[in-house]
Amino acid sequence: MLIRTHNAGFDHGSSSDITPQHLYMSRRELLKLGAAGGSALAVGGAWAQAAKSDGTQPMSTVRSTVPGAISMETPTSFQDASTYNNYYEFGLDKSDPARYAHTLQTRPWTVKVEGLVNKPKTFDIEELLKLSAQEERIYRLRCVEGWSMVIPWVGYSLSKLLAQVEPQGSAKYVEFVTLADSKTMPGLRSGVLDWPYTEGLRMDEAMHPLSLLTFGMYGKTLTPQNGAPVRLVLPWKYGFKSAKSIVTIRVVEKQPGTAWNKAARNEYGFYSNVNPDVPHPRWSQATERRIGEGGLFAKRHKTLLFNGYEAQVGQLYAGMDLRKDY
Ligand SMILES: Nc1nc2c(c(=O)[nH]1)N[C@H]1C(S)=C(S)[C@@H](COP(=O)(O)O)O[C@H]1N2
Ligand SMILES: [Mo]
Repeated sequence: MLIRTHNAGFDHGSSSDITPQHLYMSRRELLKLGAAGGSALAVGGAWAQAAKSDGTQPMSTVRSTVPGAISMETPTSFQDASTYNNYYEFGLDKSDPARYAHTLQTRPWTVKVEGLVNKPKTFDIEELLKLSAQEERIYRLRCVEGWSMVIPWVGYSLSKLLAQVEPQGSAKYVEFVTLADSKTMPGLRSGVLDWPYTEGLRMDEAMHPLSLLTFGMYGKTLTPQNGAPVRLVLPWKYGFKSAKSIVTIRVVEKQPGTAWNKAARNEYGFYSNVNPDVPHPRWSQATERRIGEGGLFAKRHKTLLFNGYEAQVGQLYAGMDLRKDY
């Protein structure tokens, strides 16, 4: 299948014919990109001061005790994490979301939780923020394109929200629907995905303590480009499963469709667990480039099964053929 998109209809800087990497990048091009990456080594720890007047608010957090929740790797700089983004609703270039997502209206904001639950409810974002203690979790995020970051996220386990609505016995999957607002999201004019961007998880994946309902990063509320005011982060899956700016969570019986699976079924499966042994049809997934480790001699990192979270999540997939259920 060949999918190609054209100009989304707004300023992309120099390029007039946009080719999203998910759909169109070869391994050779990825390697070239890796060699060209620029900035200096990230300095971890000092993220609280990193933001300027970007509209984010400080958050008080507790350290997470969930097994696997704190990566010991050096975090990516806030600067890199908030300027090198995939958020196609705001454009296809990595720099587009940081440039355009300030138009996102994050208040008022509600998240509707519906479907096969005893207590369906529409949560106001302020209520959602206070539902459980906000934990800091340092997770590695691995994009299917072959790069990764290490980000100190802030949030709490998605299971805490699902417990509030009481999923019924027939509930097998959870579908996530994100905002699609053509007034503020110029990327919707591009037909690259079937908007709104949706994602899905099996119920046991959604209930896994590492599945993070995320409200912040680097000790502050999320920037718009990182998916404000609420997103998912699923550290053992490719980054595209971590849907941004969620408006509806639907508990369902049948496996829901997902935006990327609909766009290219043979390339993006429902599970999309990070797996170095299952190449993307057009490039290897064996290694990754860590954003911020720039320069010609930056070594690529070996990609790990389940992105290094095998001890925590491997059991979820016992007995499954990971080549078939990619
Ligand atoms: N709504 C929405 N969510 C999205 C995306 C998107 O285009 N739209 N891109 C995904 C992809 S491909 C990745 S790698 C991560 C990037 O998250 P980050 O920019 O916070 O690092 O967001 C994911 N969530
Ligand atoms: Mo991604």
